[in-house]
Amino acid sequence: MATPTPGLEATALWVGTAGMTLGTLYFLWRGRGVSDRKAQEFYIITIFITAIAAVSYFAMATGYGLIEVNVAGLGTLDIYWARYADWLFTTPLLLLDLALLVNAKRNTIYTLIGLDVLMISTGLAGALATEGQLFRIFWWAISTGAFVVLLYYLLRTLTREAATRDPETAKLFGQLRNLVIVLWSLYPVVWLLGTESGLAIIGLGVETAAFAVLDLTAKVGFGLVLLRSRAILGTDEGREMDEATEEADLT
Ligand code: RET
Repeated sequence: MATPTPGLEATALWVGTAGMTLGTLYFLWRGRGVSDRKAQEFYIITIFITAIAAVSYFAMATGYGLIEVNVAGLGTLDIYWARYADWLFTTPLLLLDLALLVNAKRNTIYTLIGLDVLMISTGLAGALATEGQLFRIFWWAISTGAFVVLLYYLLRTLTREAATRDPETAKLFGQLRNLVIVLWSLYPVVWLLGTESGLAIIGLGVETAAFAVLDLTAKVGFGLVLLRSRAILGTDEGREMDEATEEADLT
């Protein structure tokens, strides 16, 4: 079985495992007394985001999440498949957090998640492709195409829907959206400069560390900004409705 190379690569994976675990525990602890239903929704989604990542990082750090792929013309590449398993679930959940924050229309949510799944699955296809470097980079281009359309939806459709919300929510949405745009844009760059593309301008150790920093910021950092904000509490109207339903449930 392939194992992570000791040094930067292995260290980054264990730091990722620890960071995601601590993030999960912190959000669980913070969320224990939250009674507002809208806020609970964000806690549930965000806790799963870091919990899935903690498991994925553990799989990578122990070598289970790593396979060797024989690529024509490039030789054997170490591929962390567990990354894509993580991203396949957690990136749609991150988008769901953003979309629920602004009460996005269902069709907007479906479009964002559809594009996201297309982006991650074609990225995985590129990471596993054995036919040669050109094939792998071609998959990267398809994935990046889906990403560009996703960014368009975030910047146009979702932002327009956010503008109808109260100023506090709109402000929080703006901050989180910008965080997502900046951080997420670095993933295709690291992939292309790293070992997956065969260019290997940066080595696997630096690449693994870069992904760990990005993942921790995009998940734990994102969660901290979201869950510590007052804007995630339901509107008074929403709270009154919740309380009315709870009372009705009791009677
Ligand atoms: C891949 C493959 C190459 C092309 C593109 C990619 C985009 C990946 C992204 C990942 C985001 C991950 C996050 C994880 C959180 O922890 C798959 C690298 C466009 C945007 C936010």
